[in-house]
Amino acid sequence: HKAPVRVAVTGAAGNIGYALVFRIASGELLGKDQPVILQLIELPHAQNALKGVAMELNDCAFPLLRDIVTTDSQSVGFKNADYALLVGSKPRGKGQERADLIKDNGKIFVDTGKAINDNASRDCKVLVVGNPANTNCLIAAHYAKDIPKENFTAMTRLDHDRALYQLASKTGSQVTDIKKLCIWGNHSPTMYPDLTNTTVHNKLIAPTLDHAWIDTFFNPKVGKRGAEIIDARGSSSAASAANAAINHVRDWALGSEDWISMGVPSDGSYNVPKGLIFSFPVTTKNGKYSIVQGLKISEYSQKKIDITTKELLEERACVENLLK
Ligand code: NAX
Repeated sequence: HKAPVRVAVTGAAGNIGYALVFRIASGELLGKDQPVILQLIELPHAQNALKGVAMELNDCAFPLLRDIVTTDSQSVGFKNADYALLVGSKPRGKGQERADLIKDNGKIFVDTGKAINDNASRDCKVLVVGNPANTNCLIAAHYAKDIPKENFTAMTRLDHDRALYQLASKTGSQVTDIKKLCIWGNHSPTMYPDLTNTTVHNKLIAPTLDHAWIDTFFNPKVGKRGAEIIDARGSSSAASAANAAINHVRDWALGSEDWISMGVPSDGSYNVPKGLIFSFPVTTKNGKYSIVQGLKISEYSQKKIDITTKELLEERACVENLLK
């Protein structure tokens, strides 16, 4: 019998939270033999809604769910957490500039980083979903001085999975036939879904695709899919985002055979400035990820990587005063 693992989730009563916590409790995150304790964190005004979520969790009678903590206190919520899924953040206000959103949300992640540092398990694995995910992650990692930087990651898995579907649909294949696809850079429309090394049925696919389709259809389709979902649903991706969060943490914890995409602190690979939280192709094993090395980067890919790098450097400059 395994000891229960503590999973903290912020923004747990929000849209993504509601699509996420039931799947964690059912064993989809860490395996069907791994008991879990959910530690759900919400703002004070959302405590009632959060209690409702906890009641529904109890009503599912999940065999693996050992306990539920609901709180508006980060120190209570992150206590001994083995995993922290940071979903809560402020949505962009009407007419608000992106730079102001970055600064507003940045402040949330200062306190979150400190609270994780002071309360969570020393090898707590952290996933930032709340936008701007990469830069929020940079801030949280900065304030969690005693926890290894590589434990801080940002979610680009939704972009990765969106790209898988688009390519499967184009080539008439199944997503499981596709290997070695990856997302580079920021979780924003500048990220680069790279098909250079991608195989379908073990054959390189890029040479059979029209470059114009990649450049003018595929890239913007993946990059702007979030906006397309908002147009159609009237609210932003929730179930698919929750699913991507599950995929990200599950593959990190339990390993994955194929390449996946994760926003991780750059170690300088591919000349990406060290420390920037950047999505790379990674493989995972025994609870660790490693950036895929030695890839040839074409001139086209380099241009795309440069654009998203520049945006991340600008975001970092916006919150420079928080990173001292
Ligand atoms: P909602 O507004 O439905 O839920 C967010 C919840 O977080 C709210 O219930 C709010 O009370 C709570 N919250 C805000 N600040 C908090 C804090 N300091 N501590 C604890 N809780 C806090 O948004 P939802 O649709 O769930 O989206 C959540 C975040 O995910 C947004 O920032 C969104 O932009 C981001 N996304 C990121 C994606 C990614 O791929 N990285 C894709 C989906 C999504 O857009």
